[in-house]
Amino acid sequence: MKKALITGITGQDGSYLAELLLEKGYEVHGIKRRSSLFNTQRVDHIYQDPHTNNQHFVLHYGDLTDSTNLTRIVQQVQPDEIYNLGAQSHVAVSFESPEYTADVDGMGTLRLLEAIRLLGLEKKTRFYQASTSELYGLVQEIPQKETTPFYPRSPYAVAKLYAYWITVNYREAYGMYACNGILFNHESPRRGETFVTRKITRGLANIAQGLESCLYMGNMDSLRDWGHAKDYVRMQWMMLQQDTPEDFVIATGLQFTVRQFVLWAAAELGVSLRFEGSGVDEYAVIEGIQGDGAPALKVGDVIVRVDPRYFRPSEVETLLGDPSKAKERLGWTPEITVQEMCAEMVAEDLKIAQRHALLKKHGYELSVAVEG
Ligand code: NDP
Ligand code: GDR
Repeated sequence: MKKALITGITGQDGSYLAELLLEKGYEVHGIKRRSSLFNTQRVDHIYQDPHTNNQHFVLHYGDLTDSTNLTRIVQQVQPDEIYNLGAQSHVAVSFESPEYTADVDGMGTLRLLEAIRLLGLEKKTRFYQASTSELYGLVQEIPQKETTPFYPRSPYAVAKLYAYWITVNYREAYGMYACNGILFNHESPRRGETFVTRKITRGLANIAQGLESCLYMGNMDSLRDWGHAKDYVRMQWMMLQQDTPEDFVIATGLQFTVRQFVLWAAAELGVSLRFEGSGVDEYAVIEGIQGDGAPALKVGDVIVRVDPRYFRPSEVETLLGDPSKAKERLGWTPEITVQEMCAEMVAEDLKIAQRHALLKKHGYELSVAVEG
């Protein structure tokens, strides 16, 4: 039975990847951070009681800032594959906490690679690094592919640039099977609430149920190539099953604005919106309502406004990936379209909002606030 170790197992990708590897018969180990509240909601459904025999899913306390801890876990698990998905992954937050982001996202990657090397596991343990389209940053070429030059535009992207190159370097220097997946944005109902797609689907569902009145957004012109996390974790696994380690771009090859995503999400709730104004004065007003997905709304309501607090000090305006290498070499293509994904996210967030609305009706007030 193969053993995998996943950092960031409690995150969006970690949870989908753990499910996939368990289905494939792996023994899955994951690193979770100590937290004052439970932080395992995304993997609770696959949790296995450590008191039972034959456990295939094991969580270890740890942190990418702690090399002693990482080395001990790698030594204990002796993994065939390590997926380094753990990160301070929010671009806007990286401007607030640049040093921490560099430590976790950059140095954390080095710490894991060194653990493999120091333990003499270079020939046994394969290593996947969660690299990102944010490396391309300021546009040098469209669409972006494996050979496109990098120009990072945030402390997050700069930290990930270090992680990218240290992964390449350990492959070249020590002959390790180590590779980078350069993944473009991928989302799902498990996406963190402060990333733009989830902020939109959750915010609009809450507004439709009368739990909030307006969604405040940043740059509506930003263009992203959005895929579904389920499709993307499949590719993470495929990348570690090849004869030789290589880096791959994972994307859909289509891009849309943030504004377009708002329109799709609203349409899923039966609401048609009209955008007015531009820049910081942009807002969206309801033109029409069909169906019963938005009982708290009426035509003429303004439910989206721009707030410059969500602008970034330096923005990545446009990302569009060229996934041809992944298609040709690995036969990978995404199966879920961005519109299907948006519909799934709205449906899930609407269920949550409906539950909260019901609780509120019976006197239980739940916090719905999200900054990000
Ligand atoms: P999430 O933010 O959902 O998950 C990040 C995970 O990392 C969480 O499990 C988090 O723990 C953990 N983590 C954070 N800090 C530390 C730390 N100091 N030590 C150990 N673990 C830590 O990210 P995604 O699942 O969306 O992304 C997975 C990876 O892929 C990340 O590295 C991200 O940068 C990268 N990436 C993501 C893309 C996307 O569009 N989703 C695109 C390209 C790359 P906790 O749950 O406790 O917060
Ligand atoms: P990104 O994702 O920065 O691309 O990083 P995010 O969803 O945060 O932003 C995408 C674009 O939307 C614009 N935007 C807003 N973003 C947020 N979060 N909140 C808003 O209110 C808002 N309004 C507009 C942003 O400015 C940006 O242009 C994600 C993360 O998962 C990274 O870890 C990963 O590496 C990259 O995707 C690929």
